[in-house]
Amino acid sequence: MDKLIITAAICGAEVTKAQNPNVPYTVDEIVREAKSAVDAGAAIVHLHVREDDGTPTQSRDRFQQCTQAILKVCPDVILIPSTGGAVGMTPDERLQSTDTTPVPEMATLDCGTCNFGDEIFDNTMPTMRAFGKRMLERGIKPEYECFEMGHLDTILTMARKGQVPGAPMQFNFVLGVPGCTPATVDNLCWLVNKIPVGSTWTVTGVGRNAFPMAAAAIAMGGNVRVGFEDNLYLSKGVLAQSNGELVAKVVRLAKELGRGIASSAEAREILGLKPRK
Ligand code: KMH
Ligand code: ZN
Repeated sequence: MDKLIITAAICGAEVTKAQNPNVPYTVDEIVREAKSAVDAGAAIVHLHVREDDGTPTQSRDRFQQCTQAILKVCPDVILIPSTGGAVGMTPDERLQSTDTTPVPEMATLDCGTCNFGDEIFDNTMPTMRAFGKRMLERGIKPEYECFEMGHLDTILTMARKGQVPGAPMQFNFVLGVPGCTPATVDNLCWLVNKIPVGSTWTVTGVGRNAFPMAAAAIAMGGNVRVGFEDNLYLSKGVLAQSNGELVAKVVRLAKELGRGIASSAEAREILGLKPRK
């Protein structure tokens, strides 16, 4: 079994300091959280950015500022900027995160429209084709975010048609978003059994599903995403003090189950990315 790749989704677009005061908004806070996650064992940081007051933004300049600041203190980390942004943003607004210099190695590509709590997260076919075209043109490896079972078939069909980058594909199964596919081992197995041979996958369990899904992925040979974007609690009723605390809990689970933790360089190799010079 490959070593475990841990992704830290340090910020998200929806969670607030009112829910957990450690949610980062400013550039300094985002750097602090990225470093805590990497120091604890994360190979990848999935990045959203905010204005200083916490408003989610996809501003190219803010992504540029945050990515440069993170890479200064975590020079090896793999960054996966969000192209999902926040519900209600336009496709052009969302794509700005792929405009940074240097071009990101990876970016998320959301694989279909879905309910998102009380809202609708809009990912029409034309939007997904535009995002796929951008990533093909710029050599960005997508992380395919599947919130619903049907999203997997959608993106596999698009890959077969050459509309989005193909093999080796990296999937992130985001399970337990209210209104979307529930976080069960059964659903995870169904998804994993349908991905092409040679693909890699990660699971994100939302809310209380974070650590049960992490344990399942560790045992199944998949990878794990945790972080404030998905879950604010270290255990029932105990707010996490940092993203690093959430990553450290996954590291403990993996160690108990005998699975090694991938460095960023090892993760690049597993994901088929070019080594960083
Ligand atoms: N904020 C969610 C509506 C992504 O990063 O690509 C979408 C999201 C997905 O977080
Ligand atoms: Zn995200």
